[in-house]
Amino acid sequence: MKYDFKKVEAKWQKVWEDEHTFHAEIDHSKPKFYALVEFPYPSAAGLHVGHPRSYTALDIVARKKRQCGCNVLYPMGWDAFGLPTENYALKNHINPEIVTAKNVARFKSQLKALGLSFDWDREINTTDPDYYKWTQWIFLQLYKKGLAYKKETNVNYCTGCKVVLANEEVVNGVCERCGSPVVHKVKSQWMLRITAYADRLIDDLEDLDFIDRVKTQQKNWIGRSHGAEINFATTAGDTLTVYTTRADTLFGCTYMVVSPEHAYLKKWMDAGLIRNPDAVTAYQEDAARKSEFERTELNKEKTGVRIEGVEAVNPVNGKRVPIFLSDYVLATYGTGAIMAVPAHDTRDWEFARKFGLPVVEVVRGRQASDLEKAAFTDVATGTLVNSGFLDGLSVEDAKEKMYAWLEETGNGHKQVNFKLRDWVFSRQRYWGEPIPMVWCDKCGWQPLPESELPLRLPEITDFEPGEDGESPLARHTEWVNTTCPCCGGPARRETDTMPQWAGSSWYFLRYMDPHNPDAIASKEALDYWSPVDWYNGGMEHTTLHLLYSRFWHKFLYDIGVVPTKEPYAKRTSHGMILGLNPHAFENQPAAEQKRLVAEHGSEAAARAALVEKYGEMAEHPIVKMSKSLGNVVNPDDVVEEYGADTLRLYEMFIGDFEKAAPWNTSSIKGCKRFLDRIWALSEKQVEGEGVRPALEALVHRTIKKVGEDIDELKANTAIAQLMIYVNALYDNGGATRAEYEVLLQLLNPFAPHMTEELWEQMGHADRLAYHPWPAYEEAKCVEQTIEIAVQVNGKVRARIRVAADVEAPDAIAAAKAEPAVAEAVAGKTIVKEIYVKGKLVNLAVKG
Ligand code: ANZ
Ligand code: ZN
Repeated sequence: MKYDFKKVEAKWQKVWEDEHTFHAEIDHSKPKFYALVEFPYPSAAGLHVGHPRSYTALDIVARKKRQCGCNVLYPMGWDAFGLPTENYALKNHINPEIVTAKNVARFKSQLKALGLSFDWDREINTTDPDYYKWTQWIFLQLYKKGLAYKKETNVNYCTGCKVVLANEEVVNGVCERCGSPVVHKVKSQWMLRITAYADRLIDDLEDLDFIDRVKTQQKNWIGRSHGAEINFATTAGDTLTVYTTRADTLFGCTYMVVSPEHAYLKKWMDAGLIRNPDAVTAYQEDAARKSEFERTELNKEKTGVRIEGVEAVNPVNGKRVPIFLSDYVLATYGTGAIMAVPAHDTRDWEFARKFGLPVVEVVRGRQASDLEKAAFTDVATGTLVNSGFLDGLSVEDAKEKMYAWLEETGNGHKQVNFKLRDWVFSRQRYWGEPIPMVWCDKCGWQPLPESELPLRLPEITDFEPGEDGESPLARHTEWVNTTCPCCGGPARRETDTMPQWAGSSWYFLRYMDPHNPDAIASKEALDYWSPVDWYNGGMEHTTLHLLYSRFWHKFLYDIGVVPTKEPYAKRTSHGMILGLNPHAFENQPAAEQKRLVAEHGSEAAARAALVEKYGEMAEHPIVKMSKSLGNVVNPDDVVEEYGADTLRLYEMFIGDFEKAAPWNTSSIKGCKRFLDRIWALSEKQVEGEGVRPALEALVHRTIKKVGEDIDELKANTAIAQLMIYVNALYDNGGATRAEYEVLLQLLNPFAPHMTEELWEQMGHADRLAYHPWPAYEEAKCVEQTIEIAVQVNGKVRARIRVAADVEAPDAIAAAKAEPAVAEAVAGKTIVKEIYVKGKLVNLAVKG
């Protein structure tokens, strides 16, 4: 009987749905295991083939854990607020709620078609008022603890989306989403004080089982640096404070730089102290037009203006130094001012060369450095020179000594700084959680009483953001006008909404108790399921979602809501699934390649012609899937043609899990054939009890390998081992019942539909999904016996099994005892007997 995957897959998906096979309940008799994948944004495009890579990988882990006796929670939901839906709704004049419902329905049916063992009874949706009630509740708690505050800030404003973006959403000066230029604007915004958790967000990484890349990226993003603040007196009478990580180099400071936004500039200007105000103002205006990215580009030519009329005094040697303004100093880091040490800092060196400023060496390496050519920046080998009481010290020792001197003389102090900024939490858009705050002219900002949550989005039809960047909600005065929770007088609601990152910052908690009307989740559920045992998701979320949710979770821990200080015990990340670039030379059919080479004269010229025609992209054979390249693979089509089990198997077999991999339709066929072979094997039953001796070691090894590989997300090598096993079964004429059962058990997490069907066909009444995972014995993993050939005069007469470490005389004796061999040598004289270790016995006969 041929394998009818359509029928089988539909059948089992229905069984799992009807039986709630993967529904989890609190059960203290079993160890719990909480597996989590990032819930998708239900876009109009539907599921991408990239989604199943992560979902299937953890599905395999979850399925195996169930079979190992764990109580497994593997949930799914929808991160459904956000701009694309709103933009779509705007364009088509439909309420985003309707668009969302439609997209969710499609995503859900697509996911169900993949046979993922999600507990659909725990499905959540961030746009559901019963859900966002708690998102708003968390905001109120943050507000009450002083961690949410309103501030006039210079924000990133996307000219395309007409919305304020977080720093994390600006990539290379353009909007991460739409690619439009991002400009600076001053706006009053709600901010979340994530910086209050900066130290803990770094320090607590220590105990987590996160892949190194994630830890490193989070640390770098938070950017903790240790240094000092140093005060310089100025001729204007006030003190200019700088932040430096190289206090040891203070004797080498030959000038100072302030950022174009530094507050002293206006002060000195207003006091008439600056003798070149026009040049200063012109430079400030110029800088305001540039993005932070443009300003900090390392290899850009340094620019700046010297402030005529004010100078500073280096506190350690009393020398006068000039002060410049330059855009290479950022207003938002440290104190917005630096002491420049051109001998030992590359940016300062370039600036000093351009403006003809002195370069004073204060750190010397083992060899003399040529400061005409470059700054000497090596801290490990340097020794202090020209630095009074620091001379002869190493950089590290000199820093310590300088810190002590600064504290003693009152000229400064040690200081820790972070790159991390507070989180801009307001968005001027409709499709997000309303921020539950009310403005009263008398009482100021007032939090909405918790009893009034959820604060629902009003049903409106005009979602266009205001031209001035106001939220569309601002136009709806009937919603905006309210009464003050404090004095009962007239008041106005906040009209900004939360960013998309809000709902996903705590969703893993809601899965634990998704329908609870009185709390985020019950204490019992939180105590039982926390923390998430294994979380897999994209690297692109490392400094956004992953950091934000750790922050919220730590806050919830501090106020006693959750029992663990970290949300996720383990974090892994999958590589992207890429597509083949149809324009790349490599991906042309052989005939076309030949034709191109003939037309252009050489392969190099042919490649150049493709680049000419299609742009630089044509140089890359493997690229992101995109509509414009027409290389997008729709998972529905793959399921339709090959079935879900094949898609799952293929996505796991495609390459090392953490690496990007190109989609390759021809290797899907190989996965399909593999499953067909296993199906066909069900009709090649071999008589016999248990596992045959010839296969025993392989069976034990396969159980061990597949189990260990699943635990390490090495599904590809687990599948390879299963292929070896299946080949061995074919080589041995088929499978005994026991041998086949092991195969189905081990393959079940990968291809759950087919294996469950075959399991049932074998007469099992239980579900393979919960059948105990097979055990292996370490000692039996090594081959005890081996098969060798027996030749008579070079012709194979038999195959026999002997002990793996058999000695030649015993091997030869066993060979002669074999009936077919005995017959072949009967009546003849054996002239030579040879045993080739592990391979064969050859008998040479005469007569
Ligand atoms: C003097 C010095 C001498 C410096 C030297 C470096 C090398 P991280 O590690 O990133 O914290 N700096 C301080 N504030 C700045 C700002 N707002 N914009 C641009 N640069 C700023 O780097 C700290 C160093 O970056 C500080 O140490 C300061 O330059 C510069 F041989 O001070 B240093
Ligand atoms: Zn009031």
